[in-house]
Amino acid sequence: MDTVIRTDFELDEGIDFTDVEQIKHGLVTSMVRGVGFDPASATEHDWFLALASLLRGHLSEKGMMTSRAQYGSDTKRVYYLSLEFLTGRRLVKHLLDLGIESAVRAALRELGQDLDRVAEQESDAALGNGGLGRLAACFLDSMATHGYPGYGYGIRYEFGMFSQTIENGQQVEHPESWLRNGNPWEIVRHNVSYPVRFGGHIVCFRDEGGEERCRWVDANEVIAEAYDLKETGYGGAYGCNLRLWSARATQDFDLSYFNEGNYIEAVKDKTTSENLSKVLYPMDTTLMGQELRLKQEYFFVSASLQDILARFFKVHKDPKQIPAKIVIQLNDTHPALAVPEMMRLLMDNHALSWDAAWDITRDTFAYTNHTLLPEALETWPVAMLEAILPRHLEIIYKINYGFLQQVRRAFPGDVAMLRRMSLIDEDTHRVRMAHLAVVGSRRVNGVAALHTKLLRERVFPDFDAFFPEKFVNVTNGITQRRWLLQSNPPLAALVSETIGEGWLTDLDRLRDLEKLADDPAFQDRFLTIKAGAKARAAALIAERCGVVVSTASLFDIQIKRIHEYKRQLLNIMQVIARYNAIRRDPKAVMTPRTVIFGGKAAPGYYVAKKIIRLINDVAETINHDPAVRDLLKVVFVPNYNVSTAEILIPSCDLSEQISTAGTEASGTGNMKFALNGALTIGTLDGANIEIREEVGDDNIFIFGHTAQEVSQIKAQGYDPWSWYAADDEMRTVIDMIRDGFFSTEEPDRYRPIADALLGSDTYLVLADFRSYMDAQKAVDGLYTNQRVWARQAILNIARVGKFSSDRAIHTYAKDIWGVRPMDALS
Ligand code: 26V
Repeated sequence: MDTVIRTDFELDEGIDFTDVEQIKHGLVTSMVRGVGFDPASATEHDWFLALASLLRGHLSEKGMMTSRAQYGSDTKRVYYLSLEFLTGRRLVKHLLDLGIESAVRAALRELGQDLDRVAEQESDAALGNGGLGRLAACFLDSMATHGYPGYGYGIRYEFGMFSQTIENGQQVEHPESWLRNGNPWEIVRHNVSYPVRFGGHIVCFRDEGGEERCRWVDANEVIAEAYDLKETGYGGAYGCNLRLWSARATQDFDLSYFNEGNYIEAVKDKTTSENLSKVLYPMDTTLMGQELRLKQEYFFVSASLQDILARFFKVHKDPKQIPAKIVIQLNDTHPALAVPEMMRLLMDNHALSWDAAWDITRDTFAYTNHTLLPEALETWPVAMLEAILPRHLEIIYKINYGFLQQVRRAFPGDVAMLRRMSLIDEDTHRVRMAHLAVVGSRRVNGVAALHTKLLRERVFPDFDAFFPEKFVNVTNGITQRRWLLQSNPPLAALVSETIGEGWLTDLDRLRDLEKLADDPAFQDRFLTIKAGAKARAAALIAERCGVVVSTASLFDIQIKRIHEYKRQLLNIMQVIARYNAIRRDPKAVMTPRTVIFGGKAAPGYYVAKKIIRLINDVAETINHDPAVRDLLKVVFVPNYNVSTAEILIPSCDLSEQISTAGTEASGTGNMKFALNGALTIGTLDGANIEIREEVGDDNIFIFGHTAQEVSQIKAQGYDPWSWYAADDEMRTVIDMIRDGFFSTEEPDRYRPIADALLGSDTYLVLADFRSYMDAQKAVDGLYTNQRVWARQAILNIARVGKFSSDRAIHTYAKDIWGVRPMDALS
């Protein structure tokens, strides 16, 4: 260490956040001096801004303490590179982490404001598509809570995930300009900026030592500018930083054009450069091949690595120390260009030899895979890389050459294997980013036991044989602070009152609830809390969908991205079958249900959008049919996002996790629901398998073919028609969809869906239908006995401790990162 970090600057005492008077005073001061409004006429949004800017200063101070401790102890840091961070709103999270929620609530009340309404003024930071982005947010929370020296890097998209409305039953997308009213949490660091280059060409020569050296010349440059968000951890002792990059042009305008009076041309380059951080790509079948997306990936990777190395070299001289001080986790392959970028920086900027740079690089990275779907594995056209990142393509070729030589030595004569393992797909002329990430990382992990097993067997069998130690499992998790403490305060309070607060940082403590599962008084309290949550969700549904639902009915919820593999279609078919049963026997005694859907379809994903429309058409028919009475309601809640999840999840009785076995990497919604006392109806897919292991076979409704059976059926030649022919109830349902029962004004509207089911039925909807119906029947039966239901729901809560992101982070820290928590800060 050659830099001494002074830590002897003392700060003023600041506001005592346990003192309501001081908070009030702070709020009023912040309103007048920071927001610039008269408290007498301030709106709820102004109060949000005043509170947020007051807290921001406090968080900044906390963050400084953490980073002083990290510098002081020269600890190894974890850098989490992710193109998505789906953090949602931050206000209440910060208040809970700091333990000042009730004091702030009281202060606001005395100022005539309600904290909940003020909190609702904040727009969701929707910088992610779904599970992958939310996982990154949960992981930051766990790292911050347990004092791991973590640091997140991503993009500060100006437009996050689009917002969704439903018009005539169809999804309509709107830009999500979450920064419209400013972002009071972020701190812009104009002085932390790095150039990022694109295009140009490379010039290579041999240095004195005979080592090949290359320079990248004539490239275009964009500036990456840092925006920091402080992530608090529970208890407030530690925090971690989330650094998001925003693109800025190197020049505001091209003077040669400007002088000719051509203003548009003069600012065109600026606009093009700044488009880089403009919008989050919705995952989509058309994602691949989009040049702007590739540029985004490189933009954030390059800025992050430059920043990481700058921090390292501030304190260290010897680059060989990098793997001892830095670990970089790649959240999927989106940041996989970090591998050649690290090589480039070490060789071209720090004059390391190829071999030295490669040893360091391989020891520094780890890669998490999040999907088994072949169409979701990223590849980039060689020609595109050549045009945009010529130096990186060169490096990738060289990595590939060295790697394939090793493979050749290990498996002489196996040309087919070389072709399969190559980083370049020679048939399509594309770079396989997953192969690059595997070769460039010390560890590769899947996100649930089944997923890791299938990754090793199906996606990377050759790599698994070649690198037997590389593949490991870390089952996903969720933070109980967000998904119980914050989203379900009454249930959190009941848990704390019963077993103490230890569960907040050690979720396995929930086991202490097991003994109360049979206690009628405890069951009653659980049921009362569930009823309250249902009332809240019902209010949201009434407001957004204009449908009144009964809180006495079973709330059956499927909220997640709309995708064929997640099988919302299977669910809506079950709903139609239920509707038919009611129509057949209008006097039938039946368990009343409210079936709730929510989720976004990628704008270019035609089938997914059709599925949304079908759900809405079915809802329209059922909700308006008087014969249905109160037995069945169907709703599609528009604009599903983190904040909507926080309201719907606590209200759930039945959690739908019904993907075709072998398709969902893990799922994390499944965990959130179980933690909130919902029972799961699900397939043996992703983390459902582990949830069953934990909660016990009797406390979960499992149905459908296993992953192995699915692949057997497919290998034998799956014939959906035979399943259709064999099941009258299913046949009626499909015929109704096909023949326009729910779309009388356009009878062919859903013919393509029915045709696809009877044609290939890629996701085996028909093969699992009967077993799903049987499982649903069992659900109806159990729900009639509220005591038994409550008992099983409580057992679910008591037994899902494993699915905390704290456990996941401890596992990463020990098995992959080799980092330990920092000592407690004084
Ligand atoms: C990507 C794409 C891209 C193009 C075609 C359609 C498609 C479908 C899926 C994906 C997956 C993107 C990666 C992702 O979000 N994976 C999710 O990661 C979660 C956290 O590990 C995990 O719980 C989910 O099961 C997994 O789908």
